[in-house]
Amino acid sequence: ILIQLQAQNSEVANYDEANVPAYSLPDLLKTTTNQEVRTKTAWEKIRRPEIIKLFEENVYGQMPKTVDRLTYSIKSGDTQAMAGKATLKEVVIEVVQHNRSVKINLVLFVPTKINKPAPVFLLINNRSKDNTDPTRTHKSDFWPAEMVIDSGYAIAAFHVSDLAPDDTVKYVDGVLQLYPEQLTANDGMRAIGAWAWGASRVLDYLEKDPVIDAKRVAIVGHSRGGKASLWAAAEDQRFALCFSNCSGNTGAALSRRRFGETVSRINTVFPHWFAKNYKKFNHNEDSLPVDQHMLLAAIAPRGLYVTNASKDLWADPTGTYLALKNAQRVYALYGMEAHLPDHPPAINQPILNSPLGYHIREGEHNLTAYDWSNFIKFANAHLKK
Ligand code: GTR
Repeated sequence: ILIQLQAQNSEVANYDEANVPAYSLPDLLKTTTNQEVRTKTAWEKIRRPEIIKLFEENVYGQMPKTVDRLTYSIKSGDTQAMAGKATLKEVVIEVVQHNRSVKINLVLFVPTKINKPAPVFLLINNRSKDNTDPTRTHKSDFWPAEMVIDSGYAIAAFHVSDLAPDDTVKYVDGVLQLYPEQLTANDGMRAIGAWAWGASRVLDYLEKDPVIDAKRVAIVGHSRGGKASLWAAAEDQRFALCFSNCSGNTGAALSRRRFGETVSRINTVFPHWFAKNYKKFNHNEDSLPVDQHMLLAAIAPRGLYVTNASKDLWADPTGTYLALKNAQRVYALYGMEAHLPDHPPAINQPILNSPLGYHIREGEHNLTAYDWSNFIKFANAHLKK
């Protein structure tokens, strides 16, 4: 009896493939009125907007549509950063709405050796601020700025806490103060929506900086930041490339598999991440009008690279690969055949020669130099053309 009670009260994560329930995914290429989507025009005009709307209403919440004023100021700079290999700019992006404002602090290194506008990797930093230390006293593989600069890319980052602190109570102390209507709406955005929205405000700035090629901005995120990088790229088609590292549940993994982290678990432990409406789907994944393959497909035809780590079953590597594989149909509408094999590749065998890239890295849940080295290769293939 005791064991039964415990099972009811605390959800036990499933890590057994045999216990993945039978499920059927919503059809990517059928509209809500049951029309077949056969062309990229029908996809772009009808189905893609429908899918974005479904994610806004049911999962991530609405994005604020207006900004009263955006200003950019350079807080500090160094033309001799990284022993002369890069120029550093620390930019403050101030967003003003309803006479309230938030400041997004951007750290940006641009390679000095290239004399045309540079493509850039923009990280949504959800970990320690030390990871993106502008002085380079502290260096981290989470944001290996020197390696990226040596590869001919600019590298930038902002911290999620500038938009919405990652805390069940304090998340309101940021951009949600500017858009209080989001807090009362059942489909209002919460922290993950705020981080994705912030990425777009950074892109607004990058479009104004002449040393950056704003048509070649890659958005990068790890785990909860990787959920936000997907949502940012789906919402904002100006992002040229998307990297989502170990993003798991409500990131790149299929929710219906209920393998590792589940919708009810994520909504319970992180009630400040998604719209209120998303809680309706706790223990009720089959009634979601979307699954995560649809989010990935919304990034088409832009390059998308998704990863897992071999010891990170919580993020459901198989369910992640299946979501990616299911998204191929939309790339095919653009004449882009992804040719993903039926089964995930072996550990440390990246798929780079496809618009839908993937690897499963040996090791733990983290963002590492190995992950970044593949991001650079994928970007070389997709952005340097
Ligand atoms: C976990 C959470 C995951 C993932 C991860 C992270 O606790 O369950 O969804 O976001 O944190 O961000 O590292």
